[in-house]
Amino acid sequence: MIGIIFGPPGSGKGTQAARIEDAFRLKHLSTGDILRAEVARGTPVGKEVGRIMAAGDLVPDELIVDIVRGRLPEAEAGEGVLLDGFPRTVGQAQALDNMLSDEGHKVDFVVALDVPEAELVDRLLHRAEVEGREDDTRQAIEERMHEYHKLTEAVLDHYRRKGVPVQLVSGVGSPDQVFGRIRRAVGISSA
Ligand code: B4P
Repeated sequence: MIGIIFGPPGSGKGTQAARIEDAFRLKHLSTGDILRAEVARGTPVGKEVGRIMAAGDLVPDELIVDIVRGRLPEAEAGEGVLLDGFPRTVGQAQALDNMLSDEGHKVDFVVALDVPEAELVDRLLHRAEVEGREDDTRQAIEERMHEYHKLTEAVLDHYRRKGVPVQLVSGVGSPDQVFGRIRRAVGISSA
């Protein structure tokens, strides 16, 4: 089982991914978490992407595709994988499809969280106060929203065209309410 949790910055992807991982026994692969760990460890990749992320821009496709290619086989060894924050461009989606088809796999479902932009900005500014994440400044948030509309939204049409079920789920409400909607939309029984 290969699933994607999709949505604009602040829509609750990370929050819901943790719940989906537990309930459906999928291995959670978050490219944002992987990149932040590289930055924190000061690796060559971290040095390359730190400034890009802080500005709210997307890191280059080749770099992120190489990272996912390196991690996917281990993640796939279990019952399934939940991708969070990837793919974020149509180029990344095509690269993912090729990686999966080499293994005889495909994307089984996409859950797209839908939250009004004003609420997204409020959530991220609140997280800035609590966690102090470098890319949760007003300017970086604006850039992340811009990148989302310019490059990421089109990924949904890519999967619709391929016949992959894309479930649009409202991300407004408590995390438990949102998770209840995801559970119903995806329609897979918990492990
Ligand atoms: P991500 O880590 O993916 O950042 P994000 O889009 O903000 O998602 P995150 O998981 O943190 O937030 P969530 O929606 O859960 O990426 C960060 C950066 O890494 C990118 O900008 C880019 O530079 C780079 N990057 C990552 N992947 C890449 C790729 N594939 N290609 C290129 N570049 C890439 O929302 C979180 C906030 O909302 C939390 O504070 C949470 O508490 C709150 N929240 C969640 N659910 C809520 C609810 N129901 N009600 C109220 N608040 C809620």
